[in-house]
Amino acid sequence: MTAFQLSRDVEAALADGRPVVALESTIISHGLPRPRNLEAAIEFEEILREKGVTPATIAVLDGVPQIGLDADGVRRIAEEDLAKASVRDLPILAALGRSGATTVAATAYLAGLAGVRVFATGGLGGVHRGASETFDESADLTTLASSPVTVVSAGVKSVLDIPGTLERLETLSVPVIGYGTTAFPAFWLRESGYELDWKVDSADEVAAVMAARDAFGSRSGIVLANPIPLEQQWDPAEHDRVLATAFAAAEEAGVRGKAVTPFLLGFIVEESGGKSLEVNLDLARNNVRVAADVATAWAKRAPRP
Ligand code: PSU
Ligand code: MN
Repeated sequence: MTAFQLSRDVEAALADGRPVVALESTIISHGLPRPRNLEAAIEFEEILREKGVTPATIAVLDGVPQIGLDADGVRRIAEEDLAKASVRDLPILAALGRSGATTVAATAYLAGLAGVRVFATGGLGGVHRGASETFDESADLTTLASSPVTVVSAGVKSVLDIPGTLERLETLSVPVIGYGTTAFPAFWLRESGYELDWKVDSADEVAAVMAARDAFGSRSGIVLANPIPLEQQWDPAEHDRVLATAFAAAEEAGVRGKAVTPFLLGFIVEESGGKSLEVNLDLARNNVRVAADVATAWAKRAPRP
């Protein structure tokens, strides 16, 4: 049994030392509504190819973790009802021959195994509000402590505990760097109100940090926090209004545990008249573009395998 399968494109790109960017499948299967999710999955890959970067969309299909999907694989993650797969689910899916859409955690883990060093997503998972009671913290955080992958993300969604998430990333020794700013973004908004210690101003600087991290023998990931451009962000007042309504609705409906986030996100898309979805797509495209630049800078300086 092989642990994972590289697509032919990804295998050739890695062998030649050409840039590759990993993309997650949970955002497609569970994070975006159909049929926009299939369009988005195809578009993210196209953005990369236009920039000369090989896309490696990652998912588990029929028990085999795939690093790079063909057109039918992309269709399957968008149209089938796949399990949401984190790292702990991978051996179960593999042994039972089942399929799953990989979260940031599982995607970063598999990308790290396969030697894909740059990964674009929308927002990272994090510490949930009330986590001191529920212990609900995404495995995205702990997995990044030991997966050597640079994740380009628009911060974390403001439905999470943002300062708690930043504290945990500090404890886990995961570097968090702002791209062109020290203001940590809040997904739909350019600024969360929380400041980072460090920023970089170019993809070359990110690649230099990656090389230095390797030189220190560190196996941690890096979070590159890439805020949405100001003109594309959600109106902050409307954001605050919709979120307050969403939290009140979740409370009233008595939603608990892992059902909370899907409930809130679905409610927010509805209540915003689809605006939050457009912003979500814009920030994800923006992250894919930056990840392409970082992977290109990395390929230029990394020694040929
Ligand atoms: N954040 C988003 N959209 C998403 C997710 C996070 O803005 O779709 C997904 C990612 O796949 C992330 C996962 O890894 O949710 C985190 O889920 P959990 O909190 O259950 O670990
Ligand atoms: Mn959770």
